[in-house]
Amino acid sequence: MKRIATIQDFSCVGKCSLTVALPIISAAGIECCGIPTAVLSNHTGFPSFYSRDLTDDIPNICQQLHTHGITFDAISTGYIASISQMGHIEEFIRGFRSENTLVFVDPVMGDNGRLYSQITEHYAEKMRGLCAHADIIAPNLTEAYMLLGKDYDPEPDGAELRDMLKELTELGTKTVVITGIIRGSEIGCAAVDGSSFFEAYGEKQDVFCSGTGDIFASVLLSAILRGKDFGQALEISVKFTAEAARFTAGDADRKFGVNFEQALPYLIKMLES
Ligand code: PXL
Repeated sequence: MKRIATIQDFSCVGKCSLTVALPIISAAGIECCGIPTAVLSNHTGFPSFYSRDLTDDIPNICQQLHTHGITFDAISTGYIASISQMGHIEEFIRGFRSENTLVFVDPVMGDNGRLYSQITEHYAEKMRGLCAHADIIAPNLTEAYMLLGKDYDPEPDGAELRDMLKELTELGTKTVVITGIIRGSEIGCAAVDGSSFFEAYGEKQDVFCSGTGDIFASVLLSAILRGKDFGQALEISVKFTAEAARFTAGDADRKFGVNFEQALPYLIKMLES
């Protein structure tokens, strides 16, 4: 069985980060080892939250996993609670990366042109450094502009997107996926993998929730590890995220995140076909 280490927060309420990655990656038939960067009462999109930063615990977790000779087929990162833990996370990647380990960085910093609480320009600078360790990065449009140090444009045209993708590879990663791109009534992603460009779109719902990007990232990584080619993996990720958004469209309160649970049978079907 393939094994993924995913390094991100555990938010008790408001589906995102580990509470999304664990069920999705497990449903995909892959062992998911969650390395928590922090424990939050709820995600930062609520009016208030309690957060216990686990920066000092990461090296101890790392050391024990080395003691037991644990190896990973992929390492992914998501929301990182503080700048001080970026160095530990880079150390984790350096320590557990082998020739065949895929490193996937989702540079979680904001959405819809706005940064999440506690994210600063200095944080973005550190995130650029983390991206340099990755084989794949998957920023949303807001994060892509933030990484490039440019002003946000909610609807860049095709030429601008291609330029952005190319520029983002200059951070040191071969593959870049920009998510959350709106094209009329559709939403999807654009990507570059070496010299090949890709796009995938699905029906857009009127659903803006924390955790949508986390769902996309978990599916994309799972599909790649399940042996799908990159284009197919993008299609599956867009279709699953759209399906999960459909199950959420009727909910009045968006704080609780996307109802991806009901869409999991569809993910399993797509991965098996
Ligand atoms: O989904 C991104 C995310 C992850 N983790 C925490 C968050 C958010 C977005 O708000 O607050 C704690």
